[in-house]
Amino acid sequence: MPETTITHIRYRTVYDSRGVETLEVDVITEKGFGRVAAPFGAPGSRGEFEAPAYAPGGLRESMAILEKTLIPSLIGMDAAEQEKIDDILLQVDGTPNFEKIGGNTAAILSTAVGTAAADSLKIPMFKLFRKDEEWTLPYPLGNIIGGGAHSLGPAPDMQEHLIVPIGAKTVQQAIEINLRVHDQVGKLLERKDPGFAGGTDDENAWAANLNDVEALKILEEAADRISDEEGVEIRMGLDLAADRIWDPAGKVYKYDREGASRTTQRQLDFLGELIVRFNLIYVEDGFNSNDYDSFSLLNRNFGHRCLICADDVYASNYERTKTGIGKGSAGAMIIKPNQVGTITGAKQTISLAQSHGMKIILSHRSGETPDDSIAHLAVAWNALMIKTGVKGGERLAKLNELIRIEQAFEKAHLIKW
Ligand code: 2PG
Ligand code: MG
Repeated sequence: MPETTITHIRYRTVYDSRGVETLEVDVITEKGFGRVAAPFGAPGSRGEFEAPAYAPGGLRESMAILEKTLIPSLIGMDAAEQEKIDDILLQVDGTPNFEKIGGNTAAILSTAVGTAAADSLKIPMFKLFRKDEEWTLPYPLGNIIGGGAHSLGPAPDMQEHLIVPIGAKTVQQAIEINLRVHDQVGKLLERKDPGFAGGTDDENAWAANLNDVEALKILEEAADRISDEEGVEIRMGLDLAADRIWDPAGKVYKYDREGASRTTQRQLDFLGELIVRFNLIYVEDGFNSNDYDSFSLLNRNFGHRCLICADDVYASNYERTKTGIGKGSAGAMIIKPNQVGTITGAKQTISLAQSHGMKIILSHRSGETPDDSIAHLAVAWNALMIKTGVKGGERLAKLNELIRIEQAFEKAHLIKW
């Protein structure tokens, strides 16, 4: 029997970084082991078009399907044959978007199989999916000031105020710079806001009582200082997660903290102003996920200087990505394995996007686990960036793994920006 033959699969519930119950699986092969627990998007931030997390009856129903159908179908299979495994997951489910077993159930099985195959063959997981001799490491896209569905109380309306140190020479230096900017923003908030008590959001970004422009100003001040000290260019970005602020009845984007409402046209103008004023390099989900056309307008006007990124609008989904490509809606897209359900499905979407010149950003979820597989997938799939948050064990698990890859493989280097 090959060393990669699956002999057992165990499962249980554990708790994610938000303390929410989540599903974990162990895949055991003749010679290896893979364990993955599911991350989870925040209610109000999970995309309308992503695979549902679990079976219609919830986590317990997914566990029953695991026991009755999924595990018996996978035992005896070869973990190194990822496409075959993922095909079985799709067949057992019977729907294109994992509506019966759930995207989380599928994604942890798919990923744990890959992890177990790599362990059995005694190679790092990224090598399983990329046979090259040279590998590229992604830039860490760091969430520094949070808001939206990821925080409580008065906070910016946009979900994430981000930085990326595009001038960094190594992944370790880039990670270190993000940490320094995070610290520096904390110091500035302490000085500027007497009510600031050091609170953070789900992804350990600062939860500050600011509107979005104020947040960007503080972020700019901190980034400029660290950029001068390190001699490295640092650029800023945003994830608006705009579905949460979109009011479909009134047809406006509602900025409660700011006390403003913006029509789609004003939203387009506002984002353009922010891109120019703060020299933004990245804007994710600037419009609600049904509005491909506004994405296209923003991309047409600013795509030459700023990555217009699709997260909830494409939802890592092949068909939605194809539609978006046809309309020129984005220059970059977020890939979250549990939005699509399998490694193979994620790879198909990525190949389509990359063949049209789009950049890929592998992403964590706001509710996370210490699993580091997205670091390996980002290397395997030539991702430009990895979005993981800056602090917290569950975020650093992924970043630290990139440092290990950088150190262990002489031919692994930061991707060309
Ligand atoms: C996002 C993600 C991760 P969530 O919108 O990009 O930051 O949030 O996991 O809550 O959907
Ligand atoms: Mg997003």
